Amino acid sequence: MNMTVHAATTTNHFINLENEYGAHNYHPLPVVLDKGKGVNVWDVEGKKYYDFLSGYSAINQGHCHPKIIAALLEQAQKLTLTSRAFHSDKLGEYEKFITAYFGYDKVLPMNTGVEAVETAMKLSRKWAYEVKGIPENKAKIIVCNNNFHGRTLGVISYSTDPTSTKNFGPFLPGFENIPFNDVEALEKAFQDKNVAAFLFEPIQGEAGVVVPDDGYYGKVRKLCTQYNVLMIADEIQTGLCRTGHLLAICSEGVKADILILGKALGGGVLPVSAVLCNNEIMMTIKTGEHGSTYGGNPLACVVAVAALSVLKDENMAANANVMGELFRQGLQKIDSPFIKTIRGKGLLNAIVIKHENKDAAWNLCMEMKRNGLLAKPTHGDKIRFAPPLLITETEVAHAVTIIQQSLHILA
Ligand code: IF1
Repeated sequence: MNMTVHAATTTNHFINLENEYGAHNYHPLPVVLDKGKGVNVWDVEGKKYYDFLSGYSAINQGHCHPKIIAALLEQAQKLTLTSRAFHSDKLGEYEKFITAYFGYDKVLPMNTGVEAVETAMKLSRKWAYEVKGIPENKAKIIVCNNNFHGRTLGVISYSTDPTSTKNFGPFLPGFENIPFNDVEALEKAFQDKNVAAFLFEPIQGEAGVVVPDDGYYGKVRKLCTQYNVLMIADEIQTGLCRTGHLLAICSEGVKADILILGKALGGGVLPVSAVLCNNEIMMTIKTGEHGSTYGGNPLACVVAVAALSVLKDENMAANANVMGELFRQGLQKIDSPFIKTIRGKGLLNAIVIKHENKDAAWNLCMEMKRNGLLAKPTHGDKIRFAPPLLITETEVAHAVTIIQQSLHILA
């Protein structure tokens, strides 16, 4: 057997294992990875790629960042989990660190992104009944069409994507959908006195990196204050320097009442999520009313501190801003008839493919894979480009060249 055949057999072996024994809730590119470092990953055949997905923005700091891995290893040998039945020497330090970092009174630690979203929803309902004075069970949360906030039943209850909802009903009541980036619709929805909160993604990720008009965050902030409605920013994907700012809403100097973080908070190493807000909201949840076995575990705490420190120490917001600009300029210069749209902010970008073949975006991703760049199509015709934030100018230029050369496959 020659080397190429042997390698392909290895790849197929691992893909077959997943197909045979794993649920079929994903359709990955046929690449099997076994190593990552910085902006690169390697497959089991030894081929090197640029990772332009970054674990859906969980790998902002790059794969296996040495400072994050060092923090993980050191703590893993000492104490990993206490549950919240006992204190640890790491939780309070982490809580002090992250609240100062983002400027909130308190943090509630969770694990996955969707758990943090659920936590924010519960907090806003508590606040609605106990502070705002909304009658029991009447609280309403305003959300956007084409939102993506995760996969729990609570969260998919207000999804407008049939792929997320079909045959998973019945759903949770208490939500109202309005169009994204529509301030008038928001103000109209706020006429209902029972509105507790407005929950939104500053840039809609799953919808295909939909960036709202300049000024949207400021207007949302103003309306929320005016109508005494909580502004909940789901920055799970857009936060932590991804869009060229610490948080996407920081681009307009706006502060949310409830901030939701996840993904890169765990440095691509562990699921670490968090909900931040001030005492007026956070203190409505009392002892025993909410929690999580792993939430706030000491291992997660030190990883999160390292993950946040690396973002600041290595100026990742500024780099994402500059490299994102260069990347979009590079794409614009390609001038291909198959690129309908180029959009994004910082290093959260997407292109929309124009082609009569509905598999064109998939085929392009396969060709980019062949040429050494990994990205994944979404909703058929969109491809997200979101590399780790430590990418350099040379690497951006190289990636653009790969994309340009790969586009020939569509001709
Ligand atoms: C999947 C997309 C990204 C999120 C926002 C909460 C969560 C997510 C804004 C939940 C998660 C994911 C999850 C992953 C695919 C993915 C995704 F393609 F759906 F749009 F990132 F781009 N809020 N996003 O984007 O966080 O519970 O997963 O930790 O397949 O579900 P989680």
